Amino acid sequence: MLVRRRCWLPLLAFAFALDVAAQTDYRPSRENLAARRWFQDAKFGIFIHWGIYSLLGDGEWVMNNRRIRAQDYEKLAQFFNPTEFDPHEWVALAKAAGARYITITSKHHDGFAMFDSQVTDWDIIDRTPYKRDVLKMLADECHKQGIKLFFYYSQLDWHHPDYYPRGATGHDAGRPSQGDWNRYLDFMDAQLRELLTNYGAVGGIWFDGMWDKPDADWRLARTYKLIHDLQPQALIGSNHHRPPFPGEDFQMFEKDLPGRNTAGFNTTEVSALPLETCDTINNSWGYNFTDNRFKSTRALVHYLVRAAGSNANFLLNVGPMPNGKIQPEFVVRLREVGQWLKQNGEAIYGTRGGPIAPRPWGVTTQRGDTVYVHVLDWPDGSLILPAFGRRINRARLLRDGSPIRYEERAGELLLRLPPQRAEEYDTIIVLELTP
Ligand code: FHN
Repeated sequence: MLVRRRCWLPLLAFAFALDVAAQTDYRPSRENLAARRWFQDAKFGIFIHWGIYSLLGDGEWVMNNRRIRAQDYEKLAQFFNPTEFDPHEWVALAKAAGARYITITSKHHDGFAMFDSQVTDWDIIDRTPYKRDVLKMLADECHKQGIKLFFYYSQLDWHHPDYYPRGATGHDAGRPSQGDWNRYLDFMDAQLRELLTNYGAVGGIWFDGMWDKPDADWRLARTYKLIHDLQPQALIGSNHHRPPFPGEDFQMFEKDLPGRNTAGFNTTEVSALPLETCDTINNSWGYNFTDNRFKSTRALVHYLVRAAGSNANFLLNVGPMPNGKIQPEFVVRLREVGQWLKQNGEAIYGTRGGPIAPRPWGVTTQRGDTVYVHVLDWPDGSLILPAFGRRINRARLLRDGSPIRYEERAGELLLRLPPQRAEEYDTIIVLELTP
């Protein structure tokens, strides 16, 4: 008992401190609520981890993992010259994949700004031979092609001297053992102001890194207010691995469906906010040239479907190469997911998690009086679902409209599945409910 109490007290104090620090009086604006609905309808986004770390082909944590000092890491910037970067191609690929939004790293843990920042020279304009603002190029293209752009922003910073006291990571960067935490937060707010001022309408800010210093005062109230004041519709989410704090507009999970924690750091508490889960195509976020453990298109479609059945969006990551191209293994899979969505998107876009909780065989999604039963693992002969309190008017296969025989029995619904009709990824049965 004593041990338990000793563990919980600081945690409670921490939760209280953060709660107080967050935007407690936040009332989302009309635009923000509309943006949340749009987000929930969108269902699928492309995550992009791109920075000067891509040059080393060893993921975005390479600076920390190889214990590279900041002064050495800085040398990398002079080689970053992504002459083959074509924003039109990236946005067209995201659209071909069926994605409705893109979330790109504006600054990752190495602190390097992939945009033109006036509050530091540790950015793509001042330090690289490329000298072009890739976020501006991408933002313009997104606006042109009608896809929303979100900015990932790492609150954790392995390069900035004022990120002090240090957190759990970034100890080998060779920075002086002093710094002004509030000055760092001012710097962060100034960069966020730039991102929300110079790039047109922004879908939202995707924070990451608070977990590095869980007991610090992150001045969330001030930062969240700044964002909502500048762009009320911009959605704030934070990958702090905890239930959402006041001022946040969506809840995110990393490599786990909502409510699960196979990754080891996700909270299992699922809030009423819009939900999103992100994952990689291989096992790396930033470009990793030896990581060939690519997930199959079937696995990616299944994750998208399971996310939708859990009422969540899927944010699928690519880590572009240092020349600005997206590697072919990713392109192929994204196009295949897009093909699938083209035929089956009706059962994904604009839906919410269905009336039956996710099951090992599959999930349900719903829009109005239509329920989509996604059978991911085809059973033999019939599928028994728990009754969900609505009468069924008609049941048919989404693919060709052919009727599905069913029986409504006390407490259950039995679907008779025609043999040999299982589809490669997901067999979708449409249940039209009696209004
Ligand atoms: O440390 C980061 C990691 O590099 C990557 O950005 C992922 C994406 O969700 N988030 C962090 C770990 O939680």
